[in-house]
Amino acid sequence: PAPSSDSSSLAHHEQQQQQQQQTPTIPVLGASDEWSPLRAVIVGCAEHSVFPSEPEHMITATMPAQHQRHFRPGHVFSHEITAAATAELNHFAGVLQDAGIRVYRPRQVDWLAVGGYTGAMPRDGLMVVGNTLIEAPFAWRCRRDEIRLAYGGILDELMRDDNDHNDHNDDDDDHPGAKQHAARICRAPTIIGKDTIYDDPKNSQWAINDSRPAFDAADFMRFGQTVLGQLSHVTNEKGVSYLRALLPPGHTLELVQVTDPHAMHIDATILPLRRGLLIYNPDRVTEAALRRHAVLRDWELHPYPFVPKARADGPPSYMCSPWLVLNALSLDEKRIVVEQDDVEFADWLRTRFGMEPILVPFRHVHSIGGSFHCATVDLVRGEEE
Ligand code: ABU
Repeated sequence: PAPSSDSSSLAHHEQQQQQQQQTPTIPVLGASDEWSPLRAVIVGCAEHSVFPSEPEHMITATMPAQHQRHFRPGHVFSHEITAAATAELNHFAGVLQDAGIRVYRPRQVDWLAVGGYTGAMPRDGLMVVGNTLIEAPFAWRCRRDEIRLAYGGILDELMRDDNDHNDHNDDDDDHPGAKQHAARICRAPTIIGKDTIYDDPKNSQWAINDSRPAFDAADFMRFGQTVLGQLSHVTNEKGVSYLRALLPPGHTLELVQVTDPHAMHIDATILPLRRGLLIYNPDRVTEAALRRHAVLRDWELHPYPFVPKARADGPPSYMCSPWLVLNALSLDEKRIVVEQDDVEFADWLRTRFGMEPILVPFRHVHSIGGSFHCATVDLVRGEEE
């Protein structure tokens, strides 16, 4: 006879419990640094990418001078670039999956139709600190809907998975029937009416003013309970205070004094390889500035000793400097994904620090705005429980 619905749901429940006991579970969100084993990640998509359309002073503040005349705001990137970048991102996602990492991909969006930019650079718009995923209140107008349109489905899925993951915690003693949420997602505030961020920048050092919170998540990195970041042409003081207020309890945010007049994203300025070992870009930050932060005081800090060269061949790196070489993605304290042409860098990591670089082609993704670190968001890092 068919089991009654009660006994079938009991059997299902028991089966679920058994599975939970057998398979090591990872939380939906959980990352406290940049080097613990990567377990789950978002990898961007390049389809339909468009040159960002922003006021000219924004572009000139941050883009390498030699590329500015080729920059075509509001026009799609060439098919050659987006098709090859798509292939590179798909290949990279496969490398991560083969390494046992769970990979999420964004929805494809017609960025030209919505006046947007790209789905290839998720690091700029999302960051995980502990159990909290924070959406950046972008400075750039063209990025305002990027997270909702491309990543909204992933955020919904994460919340659903978090619910399922915590089903067995259905009842807490104080709130019977309430679910326990291990993950927290903080969406960016909506801007109603005119955006004032570019009006009359008070501090002429930066292309934006401080009239509302703005930051790009790529201006910050996790070092345990301490988040290090920088002010930049896309991150202002109000943005820093806003982010500080959203960090999970016990976390602090400190600003690194960088010397980069074109600052936009800290992930080609510092690269922690593992706990206690960081390499840095001596053109943008000094060792003394880094040592001011207690969290780095007893670390080995190494300037990258070579001058990275702009490449004459291949697709143009419209928005990035040759320092993009440091925009690598650590899979753990040994393995790190490096662009396949960055052989000098890979050899240095191998011979000097015993790292195991994984060489992956990514030059067409560079054309759209960044490398492996920019093109990903760490969702979970850490040992399996
Ligand atoms: N978005 C990464 C910045 C790369 C660079 O500094 O050139």
